[in-house]
Amino acid sequence: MEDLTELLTSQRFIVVSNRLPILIKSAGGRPTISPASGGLITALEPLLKRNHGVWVGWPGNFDLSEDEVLKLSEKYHHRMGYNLHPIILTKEEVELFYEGFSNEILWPLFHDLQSECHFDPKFWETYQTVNQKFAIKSLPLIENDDFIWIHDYHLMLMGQYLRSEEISTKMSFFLHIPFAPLDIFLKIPWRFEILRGLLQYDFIGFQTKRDKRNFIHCIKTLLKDITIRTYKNHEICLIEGREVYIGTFPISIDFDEFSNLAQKGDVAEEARELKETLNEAKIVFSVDRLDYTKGIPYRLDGIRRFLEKYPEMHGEVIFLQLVVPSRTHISEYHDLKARIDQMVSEINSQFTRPGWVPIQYMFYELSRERLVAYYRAADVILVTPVKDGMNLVAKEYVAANVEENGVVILSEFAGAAAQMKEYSLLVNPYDVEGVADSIHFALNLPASDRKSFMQSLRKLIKTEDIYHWISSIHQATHSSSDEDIPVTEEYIPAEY
Ligand code: ADQ
Repeated sequence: MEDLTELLTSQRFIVVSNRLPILIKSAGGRPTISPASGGLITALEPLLKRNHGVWVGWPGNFDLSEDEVLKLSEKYHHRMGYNLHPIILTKEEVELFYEGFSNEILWPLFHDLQSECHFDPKFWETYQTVNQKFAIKSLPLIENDDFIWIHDYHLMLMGQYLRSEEISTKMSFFLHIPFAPLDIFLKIPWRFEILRGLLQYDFIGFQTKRDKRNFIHCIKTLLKDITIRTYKNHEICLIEGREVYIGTFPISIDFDEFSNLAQKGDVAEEARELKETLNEAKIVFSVDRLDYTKGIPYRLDGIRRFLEKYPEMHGEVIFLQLVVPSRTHISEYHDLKARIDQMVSEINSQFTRPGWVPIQYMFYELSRERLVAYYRAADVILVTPVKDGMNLVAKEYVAANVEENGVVILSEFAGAAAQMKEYSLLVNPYDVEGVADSIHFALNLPASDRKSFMQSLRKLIKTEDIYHWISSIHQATHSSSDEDIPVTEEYIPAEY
């Protein structure tokens, strides 16, 4: 595996994502700019600081003029040591490209939820023009030896527009969400344009073998002029005399950051206080963005079933459900929030008794410290998306579980299941009975089993952390050999 310090000194990074990794606050007074948080940002910042790297993206703010945003970006450059290149979008562009095509077509469809899609042709038009805008605005920044790294479903066509400008720099793309299976992908009216657009990149990374398999299946079925060579861990597509590398690279977290934070005195103290406040009950913890892919209503059905089936556990366990507001402009997200509110209140009114409320539900974002304190206090993490590219919550919990006594219950349909399957309790999120029984099983697992599972998980996530992810991708884009690239596995349920 390539050493990250070597990587740091070699190429200049140009990272492109829909959003810049910043928060701009402008309400009432002088605008301020500060770094946003997240594993990808933490991991990429040192790489960007070397060789005057650039992060290209939308600043996420309409209140400021282009000039004001540019001035703030310059200030940021002096403070953070790397460049921001803002792409200014109009309100209409954000509505049609981001909320429309990205979040009302690609997001639901790639998570197998075609009933949530609105196939509005205006969305598609603006998706193309915004991808083109990203390409044209980035073009003057790009030099031959750069490592151009474009992220996620918002920008699947940017490579095509860069290629039409005849740049010779190799372009890499990573998809953070799943890739839909053929029968579902076929529903997109612009399916051919999207597949051909993606193949304009030189390198395409997916989270799991499942996603890569779906993509290759779509190409094999729909594009007859493409030849595909299969290797141990990747495919090469031959198109118009070019080779496109298709591989799998499960994203991860900064393990040490979470683990060190969990060991800090005040975080440990907060975890202890939380347990005390909850009368030392066992804590089953879930934390998600408000999103229908995270499977929260099915999870609540599982919790309800657990409470019906195991009355002896009443008073012994508390379910902490934390939901972060997200995409609130889209009506489906409002409806989902109302449904969750109602289900929680129904379950609580059915099972609460003096001194014990089974579900404690919070709808806000927590600071990183507090989130880690909750992870540390939790006896079980319950992660049940109906489909997820990876799911970092499961990995963060493992890193924060420094006492090595927690249990992970994980959906089979989270990308993380492929890596964590041997040492977690995997569930089908639609199987209400199975979820209820897994919660019961997890809460009764002997300490020695919990410890050995958690030790194995911690070893795994520490080795395959975010830095390992970046260097595997960098290595794959530079090497013609398959040998050094880590082999990923797939989770396939077995009959029992
Ligand atoms: P997301 O769908 O956002 O990411 P996930 O991977 O679970 O999903 O990451 C969520 C992040 O938000 C975690 O880092 C978590 O700590 C944070 N978070 C959640 N609730 C919070 C709260 N209440 N307060 C503070 N922070 C909170 C997409 C894909 C995933 C893929 C990632 C990365 O959908 O499948 O794993 O990108 O590629």
